[in-house]
Amino acid sequence: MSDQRITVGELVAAFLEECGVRAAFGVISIHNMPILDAFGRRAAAAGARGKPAPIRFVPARSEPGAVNMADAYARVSGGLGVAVTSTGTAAGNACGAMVEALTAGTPVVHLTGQIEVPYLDRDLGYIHEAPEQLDMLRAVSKAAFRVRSPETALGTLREAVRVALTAPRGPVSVEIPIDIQATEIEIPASLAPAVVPVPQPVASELDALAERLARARRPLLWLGGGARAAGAAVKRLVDLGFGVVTSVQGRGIVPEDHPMSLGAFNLYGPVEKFYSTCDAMLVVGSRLRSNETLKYKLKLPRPLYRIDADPQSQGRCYTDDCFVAADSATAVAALADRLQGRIKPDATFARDLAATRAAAEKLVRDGLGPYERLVAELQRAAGRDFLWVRDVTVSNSTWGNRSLRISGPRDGVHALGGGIGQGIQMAIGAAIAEATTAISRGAALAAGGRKTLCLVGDGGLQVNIGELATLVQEQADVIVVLMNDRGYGVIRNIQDAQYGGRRYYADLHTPDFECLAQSIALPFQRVRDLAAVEGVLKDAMGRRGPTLVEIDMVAVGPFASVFAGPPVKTAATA
Ligand SMILES: Cc1ncc(C[n+]2csc(CCOP(=O)(O)OP(=O)(O)O)c2C)c(N)n1
Repeated sequence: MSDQRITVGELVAAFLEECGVRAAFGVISIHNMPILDAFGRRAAAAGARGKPAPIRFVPARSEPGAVNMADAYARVSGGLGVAVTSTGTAAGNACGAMVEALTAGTPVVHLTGQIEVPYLDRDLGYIHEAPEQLDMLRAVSKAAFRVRSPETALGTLREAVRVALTAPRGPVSVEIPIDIQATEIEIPASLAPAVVPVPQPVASELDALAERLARARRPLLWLGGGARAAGAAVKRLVDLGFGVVTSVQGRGIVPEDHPMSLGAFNLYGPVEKFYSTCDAMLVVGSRLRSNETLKYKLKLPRPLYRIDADPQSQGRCYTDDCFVAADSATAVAALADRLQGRIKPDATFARDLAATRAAAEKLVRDGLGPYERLVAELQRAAGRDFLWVRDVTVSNSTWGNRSLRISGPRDGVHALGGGIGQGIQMAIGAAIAEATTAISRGAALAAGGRKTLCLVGDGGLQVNIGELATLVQEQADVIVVLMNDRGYGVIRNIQDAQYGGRRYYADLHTPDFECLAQSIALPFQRVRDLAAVEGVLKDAMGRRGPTLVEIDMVAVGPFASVFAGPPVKTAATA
């Protein structure tokens, strides 16, 4: 390679650095080696100057693992996630995790190789080719592109990043044939990323919305993940007297210990009753998903107003009385300007909201039985400032999604699309984001960043169990809390409730996690009696790097209430 020319692989690395990417995740292969070789060389060159790698590359054990890591990295850092896979089977492997990123609206760029251009799309039985790979990727992403020549590589990459970061955000795949990756090109004059457009509100629509909201005396905000960047503007509305409830994806936009927040306790009986006393709801950046609205039957306050960057959200899931299509931070700030000094909250609103929150929290707590102690000890050990990553397990559906309070909009990561087996990878991505970007606040950063707590079940953990080795390899600062009931607990509960107690296929042969942990040098603690959990957590919190804490649920005993799938509206509550 001459000084004036670089390979397309090197261009990819240099461009991603310009995009602010500080970590990428993937599995190396013949079909992506020019890219990963460039990451490695640039890291080595920085290391020789005593500098950290411009991009820390994390070798994952599987492609879904890599995409889940990139997804969580993006959610926690607020920037772009990058995953690199091979072509064919490897790109196919990535698809489940792409569905999660699509569901969550995470800006991830998935770079995949492709076979050499002369053989491509010719049905020659060429190794590693998947017919219609681009269509496959298109089906699980916001968009999928192919780099068709070395000269167009930068333009295609720029557009892919722009699309991923444009609201509503989402994952984008880019195929780069291996011969193109290895081709040398002139160094481009500029590697700057494209400008990401911010959808602006129509002023007259905001005026109309403000007129309506100014009349409300018990106004409630429902915040979703699309409002994550709107925290400062939301705070102004809360200071004016708005109450807040969030979706699980919107957690922490207002710190969950704020007196005007219902947290993510959004669908419980006392909360629905409270909704009926509110005289306006403004939904910002939320899909109002089935599992958070009792399949759209949860009675939300009326009138119902909505702000969303996606114009197609208008009237979706719930009819609305007024809709503004715009970036949430811009629109909420403009709304706060218009409402300044005009909201006169009802004298009992704050008190009623606090009582509602307490009643909903008690409902969940009462269902926990012995695990109430675990929740309390986790919160005590973690304090306010930690990352909270969860897989799909009964403990998350019941308490993990809401009871443990978080305080920042990017502090919570969960598998939004309901797919098990993504928790460990997401925890690695979250911890790497914490370690590689300056997202932490002051003192916490100086101390090496915040701890990541990760909640998984034994069934979910086994889906991508190889990523435990990645956890250790990267020394990710994660405490994994493994809720081990030796099988698919929620499936058993559903079988008991709906299939006459016929527990087919839900009992699993489960590893001895202590032996497993030992074999990969992963510090391990087993808890059989929750009286011991305080000491175990204190010890794990005091150490940097990963720890696996297994809660032996067979020894500890059952929950007080049985969870058998997402709640739906019953005849009693309809
Ligand atoms: C990718 C994927 N496969 C299958 C399922 C169906 N499923 C939902 S929960 C569950 C069991 C999870 O078991 P575990 O992680 O041990 O948690 P528990 O239910 O025991 O709390 C299964 C198989 C799913 N949601 N996602």
